[in-house]
Amino acid sequence: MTNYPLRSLNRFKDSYERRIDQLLERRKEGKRIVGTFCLFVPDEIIYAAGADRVILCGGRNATVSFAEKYLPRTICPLIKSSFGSVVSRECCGVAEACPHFDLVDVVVAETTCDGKKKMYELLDRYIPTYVIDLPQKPESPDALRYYRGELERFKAAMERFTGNTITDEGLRREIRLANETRQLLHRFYDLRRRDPPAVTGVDVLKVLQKQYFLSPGDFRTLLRELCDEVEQVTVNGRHMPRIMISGCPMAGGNTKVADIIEERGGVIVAEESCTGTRSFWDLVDEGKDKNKNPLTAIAERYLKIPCSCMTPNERRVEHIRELITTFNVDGLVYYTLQSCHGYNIERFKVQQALKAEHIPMLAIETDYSDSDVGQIEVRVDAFMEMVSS
Ligand code: BJ8
Repeated sequence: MTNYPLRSLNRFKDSYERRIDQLLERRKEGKRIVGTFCLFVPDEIIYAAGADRVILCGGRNATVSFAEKYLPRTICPLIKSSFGSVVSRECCGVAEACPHFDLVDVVVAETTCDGKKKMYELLDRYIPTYVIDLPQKPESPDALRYYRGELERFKAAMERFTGNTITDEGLRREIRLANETRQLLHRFYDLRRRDPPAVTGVDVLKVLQKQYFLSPGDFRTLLRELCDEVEQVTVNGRHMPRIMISGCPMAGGNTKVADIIEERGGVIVAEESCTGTRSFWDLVDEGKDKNKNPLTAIAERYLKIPCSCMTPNERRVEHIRELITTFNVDGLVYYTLQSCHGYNIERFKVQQALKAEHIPMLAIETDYSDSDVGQIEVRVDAFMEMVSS
């Protein structure tokens, strides 16, 4: 690879404490802080209401055992880790809890997978939790109307919650800014098309995780600096197997499989996930059609997110094919969290599509613990050998 360390990557790494202080300051000023768990909750509406937001998805193993005192052990670790952050104090008096939960006035959740939906019912006992109901068949004729109606209700809830009116002008401004972030992420991803890329996949993942934590303005500033720096870097080095990850999100604190892939000689060049392209690939229509209501434009864009909670979700396979070509992918690691039925079942469709394209695939189903690291390393070694031959 190349001239590591990139200076601007360190600025991402150093941003944690500053952001916590910033959120505390904003609360003192009377700003409301919203916690979210999913891409289907549009940031544009939150920011147009003058609120701030942090994503609460847990990626750390430390809080899983606390959640298991309340939730079945056989659900996805992302849900357990998130819920464990809330209940760890109550059940054990241990400050393993994620500090973000203390900063949040309200959670805005969504009806995606069953595990999350039911966890939100319990979460509401600790933090007021508002749930947006999602249609499950985004291509059906009524889906857009229904989701648009839900966003209208969410907008009214945010107005009550903040005491601020959300105007069309405010929504248009936030759409423009969110699109700016998405375009910057496209620019950043474009740099990964080089062979070898100038930034490791693990570092890209950490940047993407920060997208959900930093304020959008600060995130854009740091990302712009990073793109400027990476564009200047000369890339030297040999070809390494170009790996794409597809599947469940890797929430902040979880880089386990990405670390293994890159320690074993691969380089990750794209992630089809919510800590990857699903968060930014499509833009909200800013409208040649000046009469288009901004809430409609938001609903149209967000309904396109190819999450496995949707059916039949053919868009996801098409998107994977597009990424394989764009990033010149040698092999795909299909990454799932244990008990994530949606992504585990969709593996079959993805595998079939890849077979037709002669792209090798390795499926890894795991949790947040280290117990299977050795076994994953062995399988990744064999996979690297296959894609290199
Ligand atoms: S849009 S992927 S962020 S729902 S991994 S909790 S699905 S059992 S996180 Fe997700 Fe929104 Fe979809 Fe993205 Fe359930 Fe699966 Fe766990 Fe998951």
